[in-house]
Amino acid sequence: MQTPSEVLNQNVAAVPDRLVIEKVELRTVRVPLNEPFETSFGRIDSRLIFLVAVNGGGETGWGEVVAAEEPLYSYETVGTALHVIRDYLAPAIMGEPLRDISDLAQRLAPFRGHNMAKAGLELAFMDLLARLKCQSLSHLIGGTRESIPVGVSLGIQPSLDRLLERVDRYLDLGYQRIKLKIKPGWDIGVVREVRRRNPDIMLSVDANAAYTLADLDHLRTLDDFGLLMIEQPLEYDDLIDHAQLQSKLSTAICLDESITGIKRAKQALDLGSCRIINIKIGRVGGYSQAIGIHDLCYAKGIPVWCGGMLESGIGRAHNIALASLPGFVLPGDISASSRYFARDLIVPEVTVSRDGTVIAPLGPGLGFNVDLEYITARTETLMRLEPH
Ligand code: NPQ
Ligand code: MG
Repeated sequence: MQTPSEVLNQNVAAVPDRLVIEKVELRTVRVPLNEPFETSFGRIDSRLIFLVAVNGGGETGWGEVVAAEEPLYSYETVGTALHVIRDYLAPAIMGEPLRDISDLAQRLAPFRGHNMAKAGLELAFMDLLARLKCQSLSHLIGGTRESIPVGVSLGIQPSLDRLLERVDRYLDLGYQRIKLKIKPGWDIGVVREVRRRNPDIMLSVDANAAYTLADLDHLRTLDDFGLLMIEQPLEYDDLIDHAQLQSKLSTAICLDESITGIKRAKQALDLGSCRIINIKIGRVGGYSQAIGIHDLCYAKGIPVWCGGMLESGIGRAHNIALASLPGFVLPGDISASSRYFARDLIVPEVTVSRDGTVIAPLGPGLGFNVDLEYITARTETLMRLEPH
């Protein structure tokens, strides 16, 4: 059987012959959140969505830069990504014909870091390719499933009662896994109560790097609750301390922030830093890295799942395509558009069925219509870039 990387290389190499990106458009679009989202690193009330549109071959492809406004989840922000794409990344990919996705990735590789900025361009390019080839993104990358199991990530709440109500609500909607955001002071007691009331659900926690090895004994008490995983307990760029912690926990550690590419994923697995990996296309710099991590984990029997960054429907649709690969065996943080937004930037919006799945669409590219009218109405910044 071919790995998704091989399928990708084959498909992308086949058509269309040498594509020229003629224009890149960057825009920020502010959308209100249904309710504030709070993690160990902060709280937001609205999301500034960063969209990338690329033109070539008579079509437009759409991508999303998942960076937040503040450098709290990662050092990248909407501002750094605007700067880096405008001044370095877009000029490197426009004008000259591109052969395939690895050609695009190679043009971006000399610029260090800034994975979310790179991913925004790679996503838009892949949507463009898929549209030009009249294929769904899922099919283009070698997806094997149409029905994708999903979970929900529940932020830190003003009270335990409110959290318990949210847990009930999302279980009633069919979500297959509940993830609780935790931090010191909002952890053991909260997890104990959610687990006591829901003995059989798939339950996990995400600390977003809120602890250190000095909290070892505290973290070990989480072993009592039959959690599916503990996500990113320690520092955002650490592998070594996580390896030590994993050796002293029975619960699987899942790394998110620390896995910034294929090489880091290899190192994490070699060191024993985690037993599960959360793959986010933005964090790792695009499809090529995301699929490479998937292939590595699939070969080693390491379960992966697709993380979320409060994306608009555009980023969400890319996540759905990625999560259709065979190694995505755990429910991801994909969720319905309505989990976060009253109105999404795509039509139709992403919905979760009663059985806790989303459907990977069959139409070309993202498989959703981009709602340009609503996007335009909410655009704060618009930048048109052309080759010079
Ligand atoms: C995670 N996401 O898995 C992230 C963290 C996160 C769904 O839990 C703005 C932009 C706010 C990105 C809040 C979920 C964010 C963000 C949280 C990412 O760690
Ligand atoms: Mg996380």
